Amino acid sequence: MAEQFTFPKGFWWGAATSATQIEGAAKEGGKGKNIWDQWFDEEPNRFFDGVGPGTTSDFYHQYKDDIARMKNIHFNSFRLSISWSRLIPDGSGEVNQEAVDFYNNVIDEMIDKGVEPFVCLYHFDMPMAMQEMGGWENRAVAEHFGRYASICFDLFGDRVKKWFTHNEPIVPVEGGYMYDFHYPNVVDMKRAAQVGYHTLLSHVFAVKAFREKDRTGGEIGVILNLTPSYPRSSHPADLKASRIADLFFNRSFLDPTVLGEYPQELIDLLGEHGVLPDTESGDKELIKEGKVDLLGVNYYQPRRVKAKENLPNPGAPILPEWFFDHYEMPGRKMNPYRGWEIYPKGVYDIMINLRDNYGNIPSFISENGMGVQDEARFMENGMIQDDYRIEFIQDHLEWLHRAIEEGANAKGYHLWSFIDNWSWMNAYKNRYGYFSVNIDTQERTPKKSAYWITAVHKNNGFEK
Ligand code: BGP
Repeated sequence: MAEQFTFPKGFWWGAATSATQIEGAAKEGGKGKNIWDQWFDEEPNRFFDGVGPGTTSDFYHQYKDDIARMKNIHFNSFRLSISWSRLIPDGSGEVNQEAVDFYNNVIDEMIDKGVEPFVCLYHFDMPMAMQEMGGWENRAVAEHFGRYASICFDLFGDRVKKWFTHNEPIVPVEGGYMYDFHYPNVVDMKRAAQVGYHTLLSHVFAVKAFREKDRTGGEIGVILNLTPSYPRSSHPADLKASRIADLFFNRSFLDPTVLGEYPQELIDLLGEHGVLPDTESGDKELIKEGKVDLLGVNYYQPRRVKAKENLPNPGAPILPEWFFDHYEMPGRKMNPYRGWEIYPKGVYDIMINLRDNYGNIPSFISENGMGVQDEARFMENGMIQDDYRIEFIQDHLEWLHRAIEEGANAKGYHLWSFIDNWSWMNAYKNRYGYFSVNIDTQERTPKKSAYWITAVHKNNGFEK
């Protein structure tokens, strides 16, 4: 007998993107420079195939047709981000009217086509003028972000009801200050902790501005990449390793944004190693005001860890890996085209954790997806036959469905991504879209998964 997986009424179906990754037009429409434009100017060879943020997927010019595509595949919602450096080219000064017009047009077009805009304010794209002031290392930048957020609420808040302050706020901390894959590619745990802290404050300033203004039933949230941390065994040393990984990579933003405070164990750990960020009096109370209405969860793969086998070399920089080793679990299923583990039950574990330990906060899967290198090799009869992606999505949806049946407050599923897009240093290496994009012609072609998901959207579920 076929099993039926039907989702709750009003379930959010759609996909996620971000400004820098799809808009292109990096030097058009009065946009200011951001850190990606700058980094590509400085070191183009660090970007896969030397492809930079200049054109990306040309959404700036093709948004009307793209929104028609969203309607055709029955999205009822879609996440985009506003580019801070497009709206306010230097981050803190005048608003750029061309950007206001562009985002107004996009939002109006989406609403007209029945696709609800979910708008994120920051997806890794610091305006260069703000970076020159120290970026998130400087508390003043967090305040400028609060002003920018407030301007967005004034400009678009009459129509946008779902706002998100940050996408994966831990990633610029890791990439920019720990592991060298985001600008300004520094490796320094103390500075990383400061960046994380001010990023959180910037979130709080935006949430406060939203609550002071919004009178129309909108909601504000944050989007976190949660990577469940699984220990190699139930040995206390492995359990400790997994708890510490969870503190660094999940709870560092999950606890303050949902519960309003940092985990004491994380504060103690940073304190012991002399890398606590600088704070001001009154911050503890301030952080309590940043609790979100809604949580977006990006889930790609779990983190498997084991107790540290060798002590770090003397003089090595302090990093979370001082406290655990990565564990390559034998037999784990891998995505052969991207190198990430595929573990659909992770969705369920995250949702049950939110149910039990985070007040069952309203949440949704805001990114999940399967990156594929050289995806053109799967082109047959004019279409990418991405059966692997269909299986991937279906397996994750099954676990999400089960979590909902067991009381988790999950309200939607957005794929990463709607169209293939430019992914930072990886540029167009890994393709994720329901639509493939030819980066020379900018032509879009639906993949097999686009047809499959259309039926899922129409039926609010699937049969298996
Ligand atoms: C997520 C980011 C996205 C996107 C995705 C794919 O973590 O939020 O912006 O880049 O990862 O990444 P990649 O292309 O490196 O596989």
